[in-house]
Amino acid sequence: MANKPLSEARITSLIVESFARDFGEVIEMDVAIVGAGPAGLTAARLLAGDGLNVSVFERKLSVGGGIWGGGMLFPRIVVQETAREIMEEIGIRLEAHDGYYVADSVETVAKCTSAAIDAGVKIWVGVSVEDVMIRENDEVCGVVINWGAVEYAGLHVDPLALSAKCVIDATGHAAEIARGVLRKIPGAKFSTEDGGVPGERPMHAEIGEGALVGNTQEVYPGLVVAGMAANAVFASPRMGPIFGGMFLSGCRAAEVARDIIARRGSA
Ligand code: 48F
Repeated sequence: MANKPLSEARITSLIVESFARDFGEVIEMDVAIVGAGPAGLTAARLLAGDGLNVSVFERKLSVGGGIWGGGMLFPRIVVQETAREIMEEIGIRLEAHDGYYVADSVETVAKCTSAAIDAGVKIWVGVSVEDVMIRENDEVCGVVINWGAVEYAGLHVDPLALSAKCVIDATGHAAEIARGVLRKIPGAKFSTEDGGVPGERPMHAEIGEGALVGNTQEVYPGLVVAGMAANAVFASPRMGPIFGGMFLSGCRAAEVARDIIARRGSA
């Protein structure tokens, strides 16, 4: 069958209508995940697999966070035995070397993303989370979003707000969401004596990886920290291009989020 003559107006309306329909479904979510790195994408996939309404908000136009760059732009990451299953179950091929496993960083991003989408996750790229909402019982109950481009341009544009039963801060080294909550609510569980998120400590792969799953916690009612954000909040070391802990932290964040949803009820 021949193509119909193309109508630019029709193309525009298809894009706008499809976006509006899907975006309408995330105005009230179960779980809002900030950051599409390994921790955020893993938590998202597992939670959507439970049938929950899960969205990931990523400021950049590309998903994958720090995976792409591997180690110093060599496009490979390394994981350890404990993370093997979680990677192989989504088809990432691993090269085994005495308890270490090497993966291609591009393949890792592609398969983490594809598996999350297939599980039902909505991924919103170019969208930055600038704040959270906090209501009754002092619980985090949603995210405040704006276009990443608005943020990059420094424009004064009021944001929109979306409700969520649980928010996961998977923003990486900056721990942006936890930092924001602490700034506004002094005395939150993870605050240090001088009132700030302490940030990660110097590189120590063994200790940093060991601490990460334990640091993946609900740090404020309704707010979970995952991935490198968890180590930044609890002053644990950075680890460089060993990534197993990021995937395991995503799994742990999903467990913690399930408990929060059970406590608060699904959206
Ligand atoms: O940094 P990132 O990959 O976080 P992660 O899942 O993994 C850390 C590793 O990549 C690596 C490492 C391994 O040992 O240390 O660094 O903890 O992904 C975080 C994503 O969050 C986005 C950011 O662009 C990145 O893609 N992001 C950060 N702040 C915001 C955000 C925000 N406020 N709103 C939306 N996206």
